[in-house]
Amino acid sequence: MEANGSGPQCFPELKNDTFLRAAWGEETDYTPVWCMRQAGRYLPEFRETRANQDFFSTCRSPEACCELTLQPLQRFPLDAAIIFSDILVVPQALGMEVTMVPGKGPSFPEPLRDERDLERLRDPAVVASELGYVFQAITLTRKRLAGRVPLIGFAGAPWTLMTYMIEGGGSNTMAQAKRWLYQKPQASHQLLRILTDALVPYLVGQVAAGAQALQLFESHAGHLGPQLFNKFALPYIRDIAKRVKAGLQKAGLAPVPMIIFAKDGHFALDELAQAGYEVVGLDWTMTPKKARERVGKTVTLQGNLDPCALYASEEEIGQLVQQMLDDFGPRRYIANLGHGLYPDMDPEHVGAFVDAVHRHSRLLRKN
Ligand code: 1CP
Repeated sequence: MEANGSGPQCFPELKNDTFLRAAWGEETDYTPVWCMRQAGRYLPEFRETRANQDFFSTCRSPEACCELTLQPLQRFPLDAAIIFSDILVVPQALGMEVTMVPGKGPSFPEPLRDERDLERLRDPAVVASELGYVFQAITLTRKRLAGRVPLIGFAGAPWTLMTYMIEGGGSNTMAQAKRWLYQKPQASHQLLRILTDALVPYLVGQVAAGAQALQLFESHAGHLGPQLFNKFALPYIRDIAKRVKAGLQKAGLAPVPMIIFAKDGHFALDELAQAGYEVVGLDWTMTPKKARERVGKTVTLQGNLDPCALYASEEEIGQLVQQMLDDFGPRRYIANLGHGLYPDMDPEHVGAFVDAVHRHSRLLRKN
């Protein structure tokens, strides 16, 4: 595998294409399902593999990433795998220091303070070659998956990455990053463009390395509201879809479905459905029927069970899944949670969720 992820590969034949078919809008025998953060701390085997290992050292080890990616698939009949990595490897590749503080989250010792700090960032054209370790993890995992299910690659969207680079970590208000939007709109656009220019070859490189779908996480969409979103998030989200598709074609790679997940971005659902993505991910605050009415059958919807519903009894999880599946309908739909699993969730309940989706969606198609 070359560091830049180029060159066609030979991979085992895909045996379960239900997720990809649903993403492209084709008929399926049942509703495919996967979970955000399915490779995570709620699994004892994940905690064991990650024990005493620095988070980003784990991300840099293709073997460890492969093992962590496959762990949930050994337990549950999920219909897709998502590569173990993190959205913050992109700011790192741009030259920023990022550490993961156990129990606290990501920390940037020197966040961006003003426009002069943009000069500290590396040329976005080198980012993909800095991230060869992600491409290697993807190639290895795709081989070890042996065609069981498709492998999803991912990245953080520009606005979400910008918040971490300015806030220096997680934040409740995003006030520093939003201060940039109001006080330094030009520098904000400059930063968002740098990130977009880094993300396009990074996502194309993931497909070249073996990713069979791509998800873009705009996890901090809800902090923007419609006006700021339309100005500082949507244009870059659109640009990424367009340029990744063109990049794949130019590289002689087959197109892959692209998923946009803009958390708390209900106000932008119509725009997101027309932003060039095959799939729109929904958080749990959206009503499935209303979302479907708004987007029609032009895109596949993904989501959106409240992750905390997994604290309910297995019986109640089954009932909630049944309602969700009835409301989304059998076509153009991929089941998922409305956001990631939490570390204190019971793996048995994750299994109950996955089984309920498969069971009820098969029944739905018989009736
Ligand atoms: O030590 C650990 O295991 C820490 C927990 C953890 C994990 C399991 C972090 C730190 N990152 C990850 C892996 C990860 N991150 C994956 C692959 C695993 C999978 O999904 O199965 C993915 C897709 C991500 C994406 C990611 N990282 C997002 C977007 C999704 C979302 O949750 O909205 C975000 C915002 C991050 C940043 C991040 N990384 C880790 C934490 C705790 C955070 C959030 C920090 C914060 O804002 O408070």
